[in-house]
Formats: sequence, C-alpha cells, structure tokens
Amino acid sequence: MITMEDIIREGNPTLREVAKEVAVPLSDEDIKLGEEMMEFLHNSQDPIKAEELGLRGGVGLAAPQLDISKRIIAVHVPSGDLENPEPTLSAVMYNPKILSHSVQDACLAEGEGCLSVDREVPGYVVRHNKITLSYVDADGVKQKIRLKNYEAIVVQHEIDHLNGVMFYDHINSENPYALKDGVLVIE
Ligand code: FHF
Ligand code: ZN
Repeated sequence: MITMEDIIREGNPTLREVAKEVAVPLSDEDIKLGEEMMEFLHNSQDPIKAEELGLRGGVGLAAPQLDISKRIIAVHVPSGDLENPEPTLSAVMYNPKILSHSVQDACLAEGEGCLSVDREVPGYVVRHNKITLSYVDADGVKQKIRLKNYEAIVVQHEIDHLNGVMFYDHINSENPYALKDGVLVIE
C-alpha cells in the first residue's frame, strides 16, 4: 500500500527528470503499480482511511512522485454532487500524450498544491482549458479523450510530473495573480 512516506518531495532530482515511456503490452509490474496508485487516491479521499494513514487528499498521482521515472499517472476526480456520485474522471493512464489543446487558457481560482510540495505556493497556475489526450488504459487499450476545465487541469498537472515540471513553474514570478485577458478562472 502506498502512503505519504512513499512520496518524494521537491529537491529530489527524480521530480525534475523526463520519465520513460512504458512498454506496451503492459507488464504485470506496471499494471500493479497503476492499481496501487489508484488505491492511494481512493484511500486519500476516504476521510476515515486518510485520517488513519495520515494521507493528504489527492485527485492525481504520477509515478515519478514515487521515485519511479515511468510515464504512468492515476487520476480520480470526485463528482462533488450527492445526486450523481460517479467520479467525473477516474483512470490510470500509461504514456499519456496531449495531442492538441485549446487556445484558451484556464487556471484554478484556488491555485494548486502538490503531494510532493510541503508548502503553500500562492498564485494562478495557467494551463490549457481543453486538451485532447491519448493514453493506454489499464487493459492495454489505446484511448483518445477530450477533457476540459478541472479535469483537464488535473491531467496537465500529472503529465507535467512526467516531464519534470512542477506546478509553480507556471506561476508568474513578478505577480503571481497577474492574468492575461481571456484566461478562464475555474471556481
Ligand atoms: C492534489 N489535492 O491532488 C492536490 C494537492 C490540480 O501530482 O486537489 O501532487 F482530495 C499530483 C477534491 C478536490 C478532493 C481536491 C492537481 C492537484 C494534484 C496531487 N485534493 C487536491 C481532493 C482534492 C495534487 N499531486 C493539494 C495534494
Ligand atoms: Zn503534483
């Protein structure tokens, strides 16, 4: 089981590496890793388990955060709607790739945090508002999906980890809350 002790923190050079693609068909080892990453997200979003295990709630996790430099991410975005409790996005993605993106940019009003960063970094993290993405799923099947708004932001945060990029690299260092015209601010 993955816990916070398995997650490396900023300063560890692995977080600045470009991770390696995984071989397809997927190995049993890579499938197992993806399952454990998704289990971590589930546990971290379960108030009881998160408390017991001392986990920070997370919607995404990338293999490099476990000191494993492979192009594997897990995302689990809860709906936040009691009427419709299905997660809006839940997947392990192998070799995810952004094929195209909107001209419009977007950022989260609250800024971002990271399981590998034990401090608050204020500011808008400007990303693409919409992305078209390909990836290999847990069954080894190639998928192509379009994402927008919050789900697109989460996946871009995770893919950044595969490329050695941290969220604060996208914050304007002169004025962390400066925004160009037309950037969508997601509440
Ligand atoms: C998180 N937590 O998941 C943040 C951090 C925008 O690479 O967003 O570092 F638990 C992955 C509902 C809404 C339930 C939000 C991408 C952020 C990715 C993890 N928590 C949440 C939730 C959250 C990072 N990460 C603050 C830990
Ligand atoms: Zn992160």
